[in-house]
Amino acid sequence: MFKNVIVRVPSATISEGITSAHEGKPIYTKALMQHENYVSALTKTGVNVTVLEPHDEFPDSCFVEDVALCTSKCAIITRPGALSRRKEAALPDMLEALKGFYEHIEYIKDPGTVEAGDIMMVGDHFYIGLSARTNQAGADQMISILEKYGLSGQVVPLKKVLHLKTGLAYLENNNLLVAGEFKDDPEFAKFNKIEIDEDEAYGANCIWVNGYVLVPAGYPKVQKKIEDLGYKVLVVDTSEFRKIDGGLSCLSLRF
Ligand code: CIR
Repeated sequence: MFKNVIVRVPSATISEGITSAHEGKPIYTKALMQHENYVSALTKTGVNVTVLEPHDEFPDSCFVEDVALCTSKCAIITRPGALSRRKEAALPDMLEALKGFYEHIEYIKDPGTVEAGDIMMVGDHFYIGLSARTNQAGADQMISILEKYGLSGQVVPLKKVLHLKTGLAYLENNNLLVAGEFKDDPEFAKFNKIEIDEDEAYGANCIWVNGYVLVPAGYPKVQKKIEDLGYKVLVVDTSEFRKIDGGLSCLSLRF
């Protein structure tokens, strides 16, 4: 179960966020509204939500998932591979918030790069995607830190997706949403795989929170599959975040 969630309000500069999508620029006021709805949905799951102030110098800073990995034993501040995002990981308000919850704070160091959107937690084990943002040195550091605390990790090379959790979502109880390049990956054969169709691939970025699953609006086949598994579904519109390659998981740290 998760007790706590940290989010950051989207910045007024969100339209300048990094993107590979060709869906236009996010509309700031709409992003703010969608973010408020996201926080309301999280609140329904029983977690305590810490809301950090926006940072206009970092257009992507609402995607807090990338700047820290929150485990049951420690928080690990990452070192984002995207240069425009690197200093997001050192923002004092985030560090202060994490220090309020964790006794142990660790750091990924140069030459390692990690964005924690590349890391999927399954119990005490962590799958770490090697991507354009997370390198081998970063993954090696991450695994050493995890092992120091009795946790474990392994790397998963990525082919196409931005982050590991762009195409995978662990819903607990061995249920794993899989899209695209992960459908036939032998690494995930032991899970009860719920395959997501190509035309709803973005919908694979769901999050499990305390028996609920937050599902992005506009992915009815994904929603149905998750409802059929017996989860309580909360639908949240993320259209403005999608325009800059972001989704439900990217918008929070859950621990
Ligand atoms: C980026 O390219 O870094 C942002 N525009 C999107 C980050 C999405 N984060 C995630 O998937 N964990």
